[in-house]
Amino acid sequence: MKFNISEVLNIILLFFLLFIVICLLGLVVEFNDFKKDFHKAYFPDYNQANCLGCQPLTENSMMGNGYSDLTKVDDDFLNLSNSQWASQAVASSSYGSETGNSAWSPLMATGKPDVGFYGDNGKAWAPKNISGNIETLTATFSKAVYATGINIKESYGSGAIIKVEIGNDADLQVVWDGNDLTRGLNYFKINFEKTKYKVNTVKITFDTSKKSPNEWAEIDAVQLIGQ
Ligand SMILES: [Ca+2]
Repeated sequence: MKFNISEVLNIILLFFLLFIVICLLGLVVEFNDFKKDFHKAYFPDYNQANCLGCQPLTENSMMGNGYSDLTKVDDDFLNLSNSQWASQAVASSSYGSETGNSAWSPLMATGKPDVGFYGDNGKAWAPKNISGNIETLTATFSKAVYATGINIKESYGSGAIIKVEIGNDADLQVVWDGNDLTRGLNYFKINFEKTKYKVNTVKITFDTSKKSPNEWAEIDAVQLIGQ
């Protein structure tokens, strides 16, 4: 088979154009990854499906200082008798700092609930990776009590909890395991027979492959019931 010079040039040109198209596709993928990380870092309200209404981080939107955006779902839990909100928390990983009070750090799951909508929000704890990991959030409470229940406010990526343990510091026992049916902005509620000893620790285990793949599992607040 013989090629004339113009056919050879056409083939080279075709390969060159193919190469350019592949490079452009690579750039688009890179840019989308960058955009995702950028929004996660600087826009607490970012939702991958719809970024309308994204607001830059401010002291108020990050920390809830000076205003409240509690929702009706919180009403039943704010004034429960013999209840307390977590005072400290540590996690297997964090999108924010591990120990400080930056957005998405474990500390964002302590205190009263302050996330007012279902979505990505720096006022809740989020693990480092969006999906595919087993993660834990361990909350401690200032007063040890004979416990009868736990309420966990899920604010994004709901449905990923697989196990809940309670106890005193390191000495823990399982009080629930199974499929978390929580959907949307809601509380995961567990009631159990009063513990025979005082507890101050709640450890929550997540399988982040169990929720929507485009959402981070985020916890706004953890409440312990007992006296
Ligand atoms: Ca919170």
